[in-house]
Amino acid sequence: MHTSFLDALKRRVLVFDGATGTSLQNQNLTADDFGGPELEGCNEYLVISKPEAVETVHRDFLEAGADIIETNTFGATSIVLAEYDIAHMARELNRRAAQIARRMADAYSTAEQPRFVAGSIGPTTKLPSLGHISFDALRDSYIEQVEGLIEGGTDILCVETCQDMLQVKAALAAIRRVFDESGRQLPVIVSVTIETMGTMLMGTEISAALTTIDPYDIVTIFGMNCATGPKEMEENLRTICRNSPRPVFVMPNAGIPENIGGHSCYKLTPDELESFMRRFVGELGVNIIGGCCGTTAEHISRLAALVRDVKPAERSIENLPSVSSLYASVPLHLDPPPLLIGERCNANGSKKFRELLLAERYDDMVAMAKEQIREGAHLLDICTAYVGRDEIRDMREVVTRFNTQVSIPLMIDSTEVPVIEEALKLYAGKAIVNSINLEDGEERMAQVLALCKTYGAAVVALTIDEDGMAKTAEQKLAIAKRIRTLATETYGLRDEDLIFDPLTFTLGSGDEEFRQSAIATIESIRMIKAAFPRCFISLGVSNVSFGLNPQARHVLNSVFLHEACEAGLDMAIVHASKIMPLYRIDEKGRAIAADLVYDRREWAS
Ligand code: THG
Repeated sequence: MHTSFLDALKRRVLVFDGATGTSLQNQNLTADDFGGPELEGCNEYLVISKPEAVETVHRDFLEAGADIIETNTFGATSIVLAEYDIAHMARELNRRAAQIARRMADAYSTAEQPRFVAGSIGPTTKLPSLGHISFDALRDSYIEQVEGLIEGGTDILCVETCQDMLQVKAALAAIRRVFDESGRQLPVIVSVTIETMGTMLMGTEISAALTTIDPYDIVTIFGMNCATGPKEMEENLRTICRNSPRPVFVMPNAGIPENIGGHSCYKLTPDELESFMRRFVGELGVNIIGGCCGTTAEHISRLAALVRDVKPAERSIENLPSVSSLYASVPLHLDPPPLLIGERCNANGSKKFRELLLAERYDDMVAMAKEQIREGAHLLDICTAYVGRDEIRDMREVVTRFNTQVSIPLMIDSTEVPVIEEALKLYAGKAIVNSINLEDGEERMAQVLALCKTYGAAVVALTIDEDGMAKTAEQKLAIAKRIRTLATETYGLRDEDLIFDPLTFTLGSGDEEFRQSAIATIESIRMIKAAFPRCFISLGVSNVSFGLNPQARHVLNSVFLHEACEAGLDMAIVHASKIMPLYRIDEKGRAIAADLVYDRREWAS
């Protein structure tokens, strides 16, 4: 990890440079400067065809007092460069751009003011959530860019102007891979773009972006840039400052561009930018400021002067453990609990869903998902396992659609590692993987936990080990302990991304062996909660009533869920519309159900 940048960041507010694109445009470059008519407009190629133009931009911002300059590599991925038939030059362009910026930054560095180089990693021209490009292709393209940037000597990686959180996840997967392979790490900035309508281009709210990024420990700094001026950014920036545990970054445009004679004109003055930034730092606690489109050296010199006398406000941060869809964030702790996880998009658990899957009626499956939202589900469990069918393909078809068409977060319910990975590669939000256990030992669990790390997911852990499903509360706790140690100490997961499921057997069989099983489950919830207060606890509640008639099931499920919540249950997989508040169940039904749960009397089997 590059300490001197992070040291500088601890000492004071740092200043990024201003607009690269508009500063290049202002030089009135000719087709020749770009290396010929075929390459005209390809800013990234200037590091070969006219490096002086790029140096001029860097010099102007360094003279203005910027602490950090960004490489001229916004579009230097093979994906974007392919539009100019120079995809094969991606690595070289990144390396050269980084070398140019490095040389310029070094020339201006002093002991009092070291200058840093941030490698610019843009959004490309494709949106993976809309199927324009696969996760793997996007990640591989980013790997090449990141390798080039690091070879050229960047201090920081800046994943900026993000439009689609799935694109961000691909960039982070690329960066992680390069870090892992080289054994070296650099600070990483993720900066999202909030459009004038108040969300990212794909519709993502700022809280969802924060939740999706949260599990990635390689992300050092989070913030926003581009699309609007500082005024429009203020509300979202406040949300970031309240909720993000990371230093905050902001690079507004010089206002919303106005179209004047076919040209974008940016009108925010250096004065205006300075007064917004003074408040963003002094009142909200922003740590890195700079300018995006339309900001000039004059804007940046005002920011450099500003940070000499303004200290960032202390922030009090509330970062609630949450999961997210492409659109929205959902906290895992509800007051009162439980968080409801819709159980019906499950090929094994719903006849209707199974029939739709077999008929490949995907739109109707989306409709079922939406119906569960109307019924009160906060999350959706998704299972496409069905004998004789290709589970990966079915999961792909479902998650591709649910990613953009379902507003609540998904729980990926599969026992197959490749199915889980396929789902995580298609999902833009922070998902929950359902589930891991120790039935086949630690190997399979290790694989799934590695996926959770790579794709930023939470995970459900069942209390099952090599001897099968735990039956007593003590056994359930012992397995939970073993899984928690492995997950956190060996695989680097955080407590808040671990959800224990102590499992429940049916009380509907009358089987002597299981008469005490609900008591054990409820008791284990208390024990696991006490042992690991920052982990979560979930149950597949409907399992408790298999074998009973539908009416009795709804009553027993509701009563059991109530008791489990009293013991500390946070969430439950349920048929949301069939869960009744206790006052809606007649006294007799309630008493019979409670007697069943607590095994309090003899009853006919
Ligand atoms: N823990 C975890 N995941 C789980 C479970 C669990 N996933 C699967 C299951 N258990 C939870 N999901 C369901 C879904 C449906 C039913 C029960 C549990 C169910 N379905 C009706 C039946 O089979 O009788 C059918 C309804 C229909 O066809 O419409 O009861 O415990 N982590």
